Amino acid sequence: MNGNVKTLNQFIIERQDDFQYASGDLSRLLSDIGTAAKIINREVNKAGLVNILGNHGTTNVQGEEVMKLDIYANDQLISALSSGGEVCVMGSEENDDVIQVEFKEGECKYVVLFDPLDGSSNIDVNASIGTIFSVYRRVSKGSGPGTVEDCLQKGAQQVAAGYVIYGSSTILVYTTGNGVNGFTLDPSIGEFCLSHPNIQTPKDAKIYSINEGNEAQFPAGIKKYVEYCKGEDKATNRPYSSRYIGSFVADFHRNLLKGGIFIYPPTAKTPNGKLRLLYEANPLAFVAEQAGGRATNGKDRILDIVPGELHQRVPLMIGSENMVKLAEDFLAKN
Ligand code: P6P
Repeated sequence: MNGNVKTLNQFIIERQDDFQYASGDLSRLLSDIGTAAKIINREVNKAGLVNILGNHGTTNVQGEEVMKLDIYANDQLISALSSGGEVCVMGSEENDDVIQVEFKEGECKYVVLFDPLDGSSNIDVNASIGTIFSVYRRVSKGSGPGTVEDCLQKGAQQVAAGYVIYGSSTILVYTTGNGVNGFTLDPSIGEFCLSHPNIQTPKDAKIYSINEGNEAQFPAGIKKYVEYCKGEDKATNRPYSSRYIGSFVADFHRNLLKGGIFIYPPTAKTPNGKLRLLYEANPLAFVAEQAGGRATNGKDRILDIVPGELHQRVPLMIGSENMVKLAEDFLAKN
């Protein structure tokens, strides 16, 4: 390994003392997520070949069952996080109930919530998709399996969060509350290598991401804000550019690096918004804030919302701080 390449595992160990609870367990947990991401990446990259190797739900030329990729990704994460002994309970978009982990030896301190493959409907058209994860310390007493209570903590209690984007390259971005760092997978050595140190998102920018097909159903303030984004005004760099892939991790990652705002407001079809609080909004709100951005439901800070149930949805505005604040103003005034 040449001197200037730093792998994810080297970085995690180096930064271990940053953790409020300096223990090897969180380092091991983060490393396990990295391993699962590499395995998921291998299958996601083959997706286009599934029809040659065998359709989802059928068997491939080797006679192996070809799983739907989001189920495959879910299984990889559950398996990686169950075997290390750090996790007592998990919550996944793919599982109605929590996944309790029985572990004989030692005390399982951590709770992990995840969306194993967000935007998976984009796989067939080769658009970028992602894995999102959120990590807490257990709050339930005892050292046995964790409970729903452990999963229903507000986002401000997260000890780590991040995502993997499977795109033109595969990048893992995470925070433990001391800044945001990105690691690009180098397939030639099978390692995530530090490529985006200390990510800071611009306070102002020119990209807005929203599904304008739902405009008729938007709250008045959001309609006005979208109109503002389209207005002509050199002094405020308008009109902005509309960029919406329909894959949250991909839209979020672009806006994190270039600046921008992503909005999924309440609509008639999704009165509480579409994105899930626990394993989509909270983890990316933690990343956004650590990168100098902002994330609210249009009024309240996402990380302060006390969850009521595992799969609850939340309206979401997330990205460049000043853009989110302005969108909130439009909402408050209309
Ligand atoms: P719409 C993908 O299904 C997803 O959950 C997010 O990744 C994405 O941002 C959103 O839904 C897109 O929803 O209603 O605009 O198609």
